[in-house]
Amino acid sequence: MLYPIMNRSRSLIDLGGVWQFQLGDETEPEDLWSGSQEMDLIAVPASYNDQKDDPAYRNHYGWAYYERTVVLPALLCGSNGQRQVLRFDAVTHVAKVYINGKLIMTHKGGFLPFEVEITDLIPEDGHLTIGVAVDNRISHSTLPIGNEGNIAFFGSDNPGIPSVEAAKLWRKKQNLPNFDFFNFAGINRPVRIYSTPASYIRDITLVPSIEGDTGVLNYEILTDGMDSDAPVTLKIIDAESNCKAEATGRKGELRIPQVHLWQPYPGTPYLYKAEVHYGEDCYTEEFGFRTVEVKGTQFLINGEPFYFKGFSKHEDSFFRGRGLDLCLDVKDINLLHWIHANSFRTSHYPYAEEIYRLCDREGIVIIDETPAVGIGAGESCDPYKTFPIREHHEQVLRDLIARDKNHPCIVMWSMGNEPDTEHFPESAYDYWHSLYEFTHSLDPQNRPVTFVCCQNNYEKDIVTRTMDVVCLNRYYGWYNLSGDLEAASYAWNLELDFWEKIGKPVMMTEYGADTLAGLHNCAPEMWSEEFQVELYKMYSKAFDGRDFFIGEQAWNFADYATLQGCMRADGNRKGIFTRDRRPKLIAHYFRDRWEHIPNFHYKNKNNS
Ligand code: BDP
Repeated sequence: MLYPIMNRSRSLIDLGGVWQFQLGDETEPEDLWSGSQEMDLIAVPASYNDQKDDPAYRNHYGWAYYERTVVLPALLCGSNGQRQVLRFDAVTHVAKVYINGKLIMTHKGGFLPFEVEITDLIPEDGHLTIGVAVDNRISHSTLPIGNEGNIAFFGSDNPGIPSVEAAKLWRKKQNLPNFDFFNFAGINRPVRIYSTPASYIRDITLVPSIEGDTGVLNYEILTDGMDSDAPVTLKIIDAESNCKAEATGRKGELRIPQVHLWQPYPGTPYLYKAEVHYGEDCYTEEFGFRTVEVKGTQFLINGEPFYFKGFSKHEDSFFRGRGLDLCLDVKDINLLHWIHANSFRTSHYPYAEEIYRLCDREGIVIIDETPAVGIGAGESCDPYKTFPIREHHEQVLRDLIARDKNHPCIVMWSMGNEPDTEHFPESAYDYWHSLYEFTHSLDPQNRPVTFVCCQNNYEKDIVTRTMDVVCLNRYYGWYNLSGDLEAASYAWNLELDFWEKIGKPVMMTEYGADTLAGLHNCAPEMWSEEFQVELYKMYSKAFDGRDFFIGEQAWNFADYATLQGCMRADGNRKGIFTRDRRPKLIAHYFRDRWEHIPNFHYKNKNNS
């Protein structure tokens, strides 16, 4: 799906601003709906939960309603040969969209865009009332997974106490996320109306490769509309605005001698533009020439062994919740540069398109993840046989790759985070390995595919080892062997001996310790800034001794909001930065360490 842009053939109206809002309940919205007089104000895009200091907003369960009336300019109304498309970049988790009171579409999944053509629904006077009903409920059939049967995430209730069991049945229905980030909901990303000519460019697929110093670009352009005979033309423009190659036709191959590669920062993330024309329509897509490949225990970018330095992140901030905040995105990219990081994972869902576009420009490498987090329910229930998620998971992968396939910054797909791979190893294998093959089949650039392995019994797990890269989340020294870093180091090294024999590249996608900024201790104890530093030093030492180890992504880039709980003090505090982006002691440690770790050839010196 193409990102909405404004150019000579396409207009773009951003519907961000103050909308009207009302909380609902579990009642399914009708097919005809329009707002009432008593609606509150709400900012879009942003999650609704923290916009009013009211537990009803924060802890809401069920539907909520948004509405806004706009008057479109006359040139966008009537039969002017243009298509008008209403696009939502993300509504979390289910959206029902109404135009002038009538339901026009329903979409499931809270982190990917959807759109609908509204040309024929716009009245002559241009008055358009857009209504959106949003459902924030999570369950065994949504991604991410919500617990059913009143089980809290951290299992903090001792099972079997009669009064507690009775209270669980009595209490109000609520979301019980099987994941550790706040279930922020609402219209989290922009809402826009864009126009195209009646015959238009529907999609562009770019597959760059490199032969010697020549860049080879395979491309395919999909068009739609009546005017099927109009020629499709494609020009490749370099960063100095020179046309380097051109072609006619919907599909083909172009060659660019002395090509500039897209390299992770501090290399140059060189971008070319693919300028496509079809009839009256045109669209420009940026792309880069870079290759990705897993070879033995190496992860190669442009043929050279790469070392990941960085974080798993969240979309999370004060007031906005998970709402798009471009200022924060720019700040975060600058902090990534400051700390000499080169990468992050979009834990635990696809992020807003704007951050990928920034990372293309800034040379930050991304592992792009789906919202498949929380697939597991303890020893007694096989989630792969009982959770109705497979079809939705496939749809999410299809939509994710359709949206993100051309970004040079994306070097690997993560199909999900920390599923149960221990209790039902064969079911886990069947589920994840077939999905791995499916994901490969979807990506025109055939990037490596993985999922992120939970800290469970890695010997029983038979599927993680079949991924292109073994990605590990480990909490030795925190949840396991808490506070005892010597024992943690012993255990972690034993585990590394196991992975060494598997013969795959292995990297860390999460490790860390909750740390209260400002809490200091000469003898490093848990929750102090000194303990966080000592824990990371212990891990670094182990990474540096292992050639097959290809990267370190700390948990988490910044402190972030979670469901309240007895293990969380105003959210998860494992940030390297605080939630308002101040560095903890550990940030200075990483800044120094990563300054001395090059992007390429840090490891595998013997077999490169
Ligand atoms: C891991 C999860 C991550 C959590 C982290 C933690 O993947 O989402 O937030 O643990 O507990 O299991 O901090």
